[in-house]
Amino acid sequence: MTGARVTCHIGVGANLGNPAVTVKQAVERLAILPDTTLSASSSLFRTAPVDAGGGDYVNAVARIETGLAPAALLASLQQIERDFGRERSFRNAPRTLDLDILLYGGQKLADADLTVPHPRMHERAFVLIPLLQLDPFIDIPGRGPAHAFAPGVAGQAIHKL
Ligand code: PH2
Ligand code: MG
Ligand code: MG
Repeated sequence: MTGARVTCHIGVGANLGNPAVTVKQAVERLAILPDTTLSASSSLFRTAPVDAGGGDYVNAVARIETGLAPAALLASLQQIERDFGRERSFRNAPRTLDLDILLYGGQKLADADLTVPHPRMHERAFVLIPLLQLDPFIDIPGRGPAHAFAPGVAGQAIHKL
């Protein structure tokens, strides 16, 4: 018997090493988190860096159903980042792997190390486009339908791999 699960969307990004391989392997790691199932994963997209330097990113979004509480989920994601050699040098530094909790059900969370919905997700094509591929009618709690923000990111380079 498992407890109630929450549908949660995770942003996956990488721009060091072999980003496409890393993103695929990271999604597989989400699938084997405790008390969690992977219900969908988007295509992989090559994206230009936004507010960051370095090379192009590969990005995707995964949808999981999880019984993990937000803090436990965040800790699990940070462990996966470390397993892929993530170093935290400076803000938005190039990274081997970035896993962000975008949405945690319909909930809004704000504490010292976790804000959900991700505060900049509605401004970023590399999040919105894969998210809308999975769930075209999803709401961003506090902001409304995610698709309403798509025109605002139309200038950001993103190509499906
Ligand atoms: N992540 C950032 C900053 N900029 N740009 C792209 N294209 N993809 C990302 O995943 C990304 C970014 C901070 O996490
Ligand atoms: Mg990020
Ligand atoms: Mg992050």
